Amino acid sequence: MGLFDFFKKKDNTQQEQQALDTGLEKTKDNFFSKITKVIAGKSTVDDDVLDELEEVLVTSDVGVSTTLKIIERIQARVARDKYVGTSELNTLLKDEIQQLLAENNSNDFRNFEYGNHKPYVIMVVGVNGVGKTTTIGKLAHKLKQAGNQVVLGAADTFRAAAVDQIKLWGERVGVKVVAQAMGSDPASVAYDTLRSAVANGDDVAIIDTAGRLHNKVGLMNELTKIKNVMEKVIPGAPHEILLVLDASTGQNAIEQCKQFTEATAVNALALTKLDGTAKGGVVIGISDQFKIPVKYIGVGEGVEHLQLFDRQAFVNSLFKE
Ligand SMILES: Nc1nc2c(ncn2[C@@H]2O[C@H](COP(=O)(O)OP(=O)(O)OP(=O)(O)O)[C@@H](O)[C@H]2O)c(=O)[nH]1
Ligand SMILES: [Mg+2]
Repeated sequence: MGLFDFFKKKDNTQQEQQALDTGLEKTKDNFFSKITKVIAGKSTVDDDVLDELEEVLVTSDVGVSTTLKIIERIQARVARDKYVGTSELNTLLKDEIQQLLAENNSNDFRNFEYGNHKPYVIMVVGVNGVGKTTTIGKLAHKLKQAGNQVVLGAADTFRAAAVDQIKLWGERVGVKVVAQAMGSDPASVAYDTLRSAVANGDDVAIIDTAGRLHNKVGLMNELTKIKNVMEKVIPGAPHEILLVLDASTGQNAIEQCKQFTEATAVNALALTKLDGTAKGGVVIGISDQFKIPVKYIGVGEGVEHLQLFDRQAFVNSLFKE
């Protein structure tokens, strides 16, 4: 199986489904315990129920604008069907969320054009500690398992530990890491990595970068510089600028997404740390609100805990009894 087959893979394996179900447990518990309270003692979905449902969605980090869309749709359904019992609320909600996410075509990465790039170059960006380096390690593993030759670039030269961390991932998953000393120019590391990728005929090159805030102009300019250097080695590179967001930060993740996508040419998103948070609803908000696809989700710290985002599987898992 080559890179493109990997990206076109249609269904989650049973193992992935299980990891997703486990990863979403806290979000589910939080969500459904709130819904149960909303419908307690009520038989029909009326305005009161809808008001409370709105609050549940907002406090589950779905985000205000996405929540309003969902509520409007349910309102329309209730008006049309005259009588909707509260026992049907979960199914109704699931349907409407699934429909809403299906309308945003950009989210369907299975139809996303990857083109015929060799090496396919991914630059990974985001604020500090969101899981960039870990996501790179996991992604490298997945790509390698799918039969690809992968190289990693240690362009986070800000901390000595960052270079060691990615080298460790390289050893762990058995892929090459191109690195220089701590404090060296990250653009130079990116340059070396792509040169090496071309020389070795690698299929994928993934470049790590130091965590940075969108409003630090100097650091954002540094990203542009890294990007421009890559473009010189391989016209059109980086093909993917992947913004990593920590789902457990809820609304902050939405805010970071807004600001980062305005500041750089991000064209893919990864949402990490879905396990261990009750704020998984943020995935629904982000996949609805942004025209940039959520491509990967992190559901644990382990090497096998990165998944390609599948809207259908995600919503199914969220509503699984
Ligand atoms: N539970 C869980 N932890 C994760 C996940 N992804 C990353 N982490 C953890 O988050 C922490 C930070 O991850 P890093 O990959 O070092 O984050 P980073 O964005 O590279 O951080 P900086 O390089 O300092 O900006 C580590 O302890 C990871 O194990 C995930 O999906 N689930
Ligand atoms: Mg890092």
